Amino acid sequence: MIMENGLSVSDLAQFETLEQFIIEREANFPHSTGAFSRLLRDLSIAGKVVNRDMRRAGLVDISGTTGEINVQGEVQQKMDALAHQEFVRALRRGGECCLIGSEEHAEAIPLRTNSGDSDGEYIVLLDPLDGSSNIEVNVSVGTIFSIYRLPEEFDEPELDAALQPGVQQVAAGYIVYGSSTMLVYTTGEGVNGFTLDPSIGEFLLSHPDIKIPKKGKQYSINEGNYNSFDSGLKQYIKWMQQNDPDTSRPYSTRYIGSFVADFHRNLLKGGLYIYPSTSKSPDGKLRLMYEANPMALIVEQAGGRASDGRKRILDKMPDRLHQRTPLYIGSDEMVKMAEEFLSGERTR
Ligand code: P6P
Repeated sequence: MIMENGLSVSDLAQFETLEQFIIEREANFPHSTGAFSRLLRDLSIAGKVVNRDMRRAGLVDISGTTGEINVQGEVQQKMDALAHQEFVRALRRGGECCLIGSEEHAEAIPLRTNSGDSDGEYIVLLDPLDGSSNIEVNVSVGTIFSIYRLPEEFDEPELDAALQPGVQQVAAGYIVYGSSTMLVYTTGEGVNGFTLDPSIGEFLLSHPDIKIPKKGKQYSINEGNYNSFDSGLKQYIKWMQQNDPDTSRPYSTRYIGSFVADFHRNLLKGGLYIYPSTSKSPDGKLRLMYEANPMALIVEQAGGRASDGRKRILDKMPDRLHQRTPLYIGSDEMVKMAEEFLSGERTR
């Protein structure tokens, strides 16, 4: 039987499922208890449920807003709330997570019961649905997650236990709900991408060992904020727009308004995503703990680079769950050049 995309049933059998991949990798960690594998399973299950709800957004009353303002001061989309609830439910039911930090909830959410029994040892920070205002216009959106261990000095999970620099992450990943639904993650051993086959409800390994090109020909930024950009950034943008066929310039602008979608394209094709300090968002718009850090771990594992324009994202010491940061992330040479323009080391 030939499937609609030309894959035969036997072809599908050649693909490794996410579960098989996780179990195989678990064998590489002699002391692994399987808890981390079960945590990733819980996240993937929530992603499948959100994907199902997302695909019906035009048909059932889950588009639009809840009428609430979330902790970010942004109008909360109905799907934001549903996605948040789904991930909390899956993590609570799975029992491997002791604390959740979510864009949709002001405070960290402890999951460990009072009995102090050996509940989960992992902390999950997540943006349940980034770019959700795009859902009602059918543009790709995504979930971003970051995983830490509960530090030994904490008997009970609390916010301070989550405020670790990104370099301490044990894993990071995202799910992009686009023309297909993909889960991409790293545990520090490279980056792998899995495409959901809805006909069997499994994420299948479709993009093994992803590496981002050292440079690309596209950049993602909201140029509507140009007037408030740092002068060095303005010079870099003008450099990218100059006509020089030898260096493939002018580059193209590709800005979807959905970080996960822009990041995913740049990861596969090469490119640079920038959300700098602006007059409206002096500290940048993207959040350090559950947007910049997880994507920075992924991009570095894929051979790319992520900074706030001056400092490596993964080295930034957090002091608040929802703190924001300027973000330059993508191909190594493109981020480095942005840093050179911003420092004044380069002017053209
Ligand atoms: P602006 C979505 O709200 C988001 O956090 C990112 O997904 C996206 O890249 C950015 O904000 C868009 O922000 O200010 O350009 O509309």
